Amino acid sequence: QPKAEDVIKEQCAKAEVVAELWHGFTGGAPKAALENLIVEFNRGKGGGACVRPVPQGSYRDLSTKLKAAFAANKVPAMAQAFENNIALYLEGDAVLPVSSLGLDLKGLNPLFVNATKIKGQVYGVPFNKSVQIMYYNNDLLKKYGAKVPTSIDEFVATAKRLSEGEKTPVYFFVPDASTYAYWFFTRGGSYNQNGKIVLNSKVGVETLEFLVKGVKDGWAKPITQGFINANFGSGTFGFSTDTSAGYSFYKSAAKFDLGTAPLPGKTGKQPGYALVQGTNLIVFKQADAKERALAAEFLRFVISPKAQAVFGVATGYVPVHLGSGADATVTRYVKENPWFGTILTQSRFARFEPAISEWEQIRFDILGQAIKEAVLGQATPKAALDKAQKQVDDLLAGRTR
Ligand code: FGO
Repeated sequence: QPKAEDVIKEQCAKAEVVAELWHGFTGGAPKAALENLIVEFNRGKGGGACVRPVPQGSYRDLSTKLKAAFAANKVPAMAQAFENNIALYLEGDAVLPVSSLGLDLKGLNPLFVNATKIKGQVYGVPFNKSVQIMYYNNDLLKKYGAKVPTSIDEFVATAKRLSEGEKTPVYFFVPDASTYAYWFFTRGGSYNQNGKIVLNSKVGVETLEFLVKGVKDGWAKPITQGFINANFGSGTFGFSTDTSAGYSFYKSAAKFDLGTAPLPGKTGKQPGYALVQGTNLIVFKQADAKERALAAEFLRFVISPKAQAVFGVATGYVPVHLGSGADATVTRYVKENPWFGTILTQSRFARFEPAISEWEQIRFDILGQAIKEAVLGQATPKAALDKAQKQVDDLLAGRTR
């Protein structure tokens, strides 16, 4: 079977209209599933027009390259964008409102659609949206006769017990803003306080102290290089709280019986709050009329209940169309594959990070940095977050950039 990439090259070879889609998928199931959708869409165009996916590295590489593309006037028709990226690109008036594309957003999950709204206008079409879930090693739980934890207290007790038994920490976590967000949101934290970005709130400091204590107490293991699914061999994996879009990567790397469950909640009565990640598709104003029309058609195609069902089960992204849940692709699949049911359940308990234009910089270079420093013992949680707060205040006041 020819590679999807080569098929697309062929499809675009003689096309009169080409709409480029710059993306941040680096490989595996997400990239393959996107390419498969594009192959199918292009086939319907019969060679006259095509969408061409252009991988730009990681998500952050993608936004860096888009910023350079604006400066050089070489902007693609479409790109993946986080909500905060949309806010940034809109400062340069670069993004088309979805209303101008004639798309019908009825039936899309309003949680996702509302997140792309700025001043009442929708600027992005949710495409690959993930939620965090709990991954666990079912063989290890069985060995200790342990139940799948549903509350934070149960989680800590179980992680401690298994870690003591194994003499090595079993909760693997990346000390970054994503992991932190789950614990922070579930403890009731919010980054937005009366219109101000607050990183060093009481809940914030307590959340970071909790993670640091987990490391000290021997049940939490920071993963500082690469994805957790690439680090299973570095110890005894018991648990992680990670993006649902990692499922295919986890599944192929796991040499144990991989389990999934909703995130442990503040109490066992309801799941914890997942961070919503993954991106939206946006169309740039610089696209000409033909490219815009092609992009609109493509977006209509990828948000359909069927396309979202196929894309979801292939990757672990949450179908953005509420109709996907009733699509046979999903109803049949979940019967045999409870992991996908976990994702659908968890998607009802989810929160976003702030969508301000500076957020990408804040979450990686300021908050993420503070989390890493505290977890690696280079600063106390309070000191690290107080410093981060000062950096945010300076950045948002225009004193630094
Ligand atoms: C990733 C990043 C942001 C922002 C969150 C933002 C920028 C986080 C987090 C930083 O689509 P998601 O859910 O998952 C990704 C998907 C496709 O690559 O698969 C995941 N993956 C890939 C390879 C692998 O071996 N294992 C695996 O899990 C991959 O993470 O997005 C989650 C991870 C991060 O990129 O380090 O979203 N994120 N908010 N990035 N630039 N800006 O505002």
